[in-house]
Amino acid sequence: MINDPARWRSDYQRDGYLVIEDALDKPTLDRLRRGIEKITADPDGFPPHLKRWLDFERDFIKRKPQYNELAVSQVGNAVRNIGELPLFDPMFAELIVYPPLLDVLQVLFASTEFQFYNYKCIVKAPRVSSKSQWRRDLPYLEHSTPNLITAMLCLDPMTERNGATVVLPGTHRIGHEPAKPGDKDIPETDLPAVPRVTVTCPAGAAVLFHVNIIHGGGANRSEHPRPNIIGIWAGPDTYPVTASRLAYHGLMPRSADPARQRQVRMSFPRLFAQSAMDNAQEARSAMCARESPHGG
Ligand SMILES: O=C(O)CCC(=O)C(=O)O
Repeated sequence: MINDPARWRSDYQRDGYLVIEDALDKPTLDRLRRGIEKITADPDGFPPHLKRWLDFERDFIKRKPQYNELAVSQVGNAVRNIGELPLFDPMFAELIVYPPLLDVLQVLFASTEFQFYNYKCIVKAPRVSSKSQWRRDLPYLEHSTPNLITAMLCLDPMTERNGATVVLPGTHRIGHEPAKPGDKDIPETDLPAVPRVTVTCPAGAAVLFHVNIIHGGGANRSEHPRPNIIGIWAGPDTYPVTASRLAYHGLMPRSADPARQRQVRMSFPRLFAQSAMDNAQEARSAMCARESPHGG
């Protein structure tokens, strides 16, 4: 990933969103794609404690038929959204500490003290997905300030045809109070008269946006899925104000606080095992060096 903090900051502040085309390295991208494919290939095979996090197109059509011209009988068992992704495979939990994404978040928040909220995947299944309604994310999130970022990792290219995200640049610049619960589903007729931008990008791109930006997107009528892993991150001194807590919610992977660093290391023993072994080896070598009369 090309390190370009000045552009990241200025795009985000001016437009309310930012595209980084080469955020995911190839092995990570391939692994994540395989992980999502495995879930969507056999969604009925999961035990109830995981299946409850799968939202199917057939159920969404029953709730909101206006977002799909297809009928329940035409969409099979296509998965629309995988909630609580970190519960499905440790690779998704470990994505919380993926350094390139953390580098960008640290620049945008201008702080190391930001927190993980959740990871989900909006799949936009080939041929049958629903459209995404126009919305702001803030009203869903219910936090004490609007300093939150939605960070999407695009596992396939986003194109007009497969339902790329559409944003209304500049609409993030509103206060906390004016973002109302009704902004979860904004009728076309209530949208501000500003240009709309379809965010097209290659597989492996990250698209980060302010949770107050108005966004939506078309249906996927292409032959390929459009899986985006979507993370929500809360900036410094920004806390949830509801009873709900999610998997790994509140981890602070860049925090300068040693207690928070310890929490992250202990949450991902598999990832940090190697560095713990390296530290122990270093400590043993240092001790041997002290005990040897010749220092060798
Ligand atoms: O899937 C998309 O295109 C946007 C998703 C999103 O931002 C959301 O979950 O609100």
